Amino acid sequence: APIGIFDSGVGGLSVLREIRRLMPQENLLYYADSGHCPYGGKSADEIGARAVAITDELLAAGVKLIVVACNTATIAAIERLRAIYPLSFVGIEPAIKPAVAQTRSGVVGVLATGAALAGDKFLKLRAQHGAQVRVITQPCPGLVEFVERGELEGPALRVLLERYVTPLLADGADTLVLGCTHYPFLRPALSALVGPRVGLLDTGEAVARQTRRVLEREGLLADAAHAGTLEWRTSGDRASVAPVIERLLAANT
Ligand code: DGN
Repeated sequence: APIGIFDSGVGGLSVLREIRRLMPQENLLYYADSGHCPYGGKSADEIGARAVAITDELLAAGVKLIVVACNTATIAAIERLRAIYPLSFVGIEPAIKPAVAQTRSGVVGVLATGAALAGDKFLKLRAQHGAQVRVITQPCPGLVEFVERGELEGPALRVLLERYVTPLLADGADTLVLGCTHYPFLRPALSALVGPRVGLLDTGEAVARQTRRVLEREGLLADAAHAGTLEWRTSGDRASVAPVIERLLAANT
């Protein structure tokens, strides 16, 4: 049975590639909710309804576990999913904890969607780990759309990144949390902007390790000799999503 992985769009592929690297034996079924992207401006109820509809579809396809490869959907909906369905869900959360451990300036900047930064789960995470340092949040409307188009560089992107990142650096942030699964694809553009001394952290690899732990615990890990497959579905226009998925899976970010 495959592992189901979903996101508001193609961003969750930054998590999928870590899962594939760690467990190449697993069959993966990715769902890009591109027809409803972005989630950033949606209410928790709307995001919850999408998460339920996608879970129903993935379950009908026979998945054994679901990875919610979207910070916004994890924050808004994972408790609800766990309450409704009998299978395990692995979520993702912004890398506040590692950022707090790593910062030297004592200032951490968090880039994420507005919905993720406003969620209770995020506020709790911040209260729990962010007490000793200053955590500044920056909603980044528009960034997800660049990744959805497969546009990972260029002057228009640079202008937007600069607008979001400059105030954080001016406030002394030396560590930036990429709190949306789309953003790891913007790493090259971001590091060109902030330079080598600013840390950029995401949690894709941690989610892959957590996924493996849960599969092991449940006795669901695929045989190591098996060559895993990758299939994907989208609520958007398949013909326009396909080249972006190809591009992102080939991206070396
Ligand atoms: N990729 C999603 C996340 O990690 O929060 C959300 C992107 C969006 O829809 N705005």
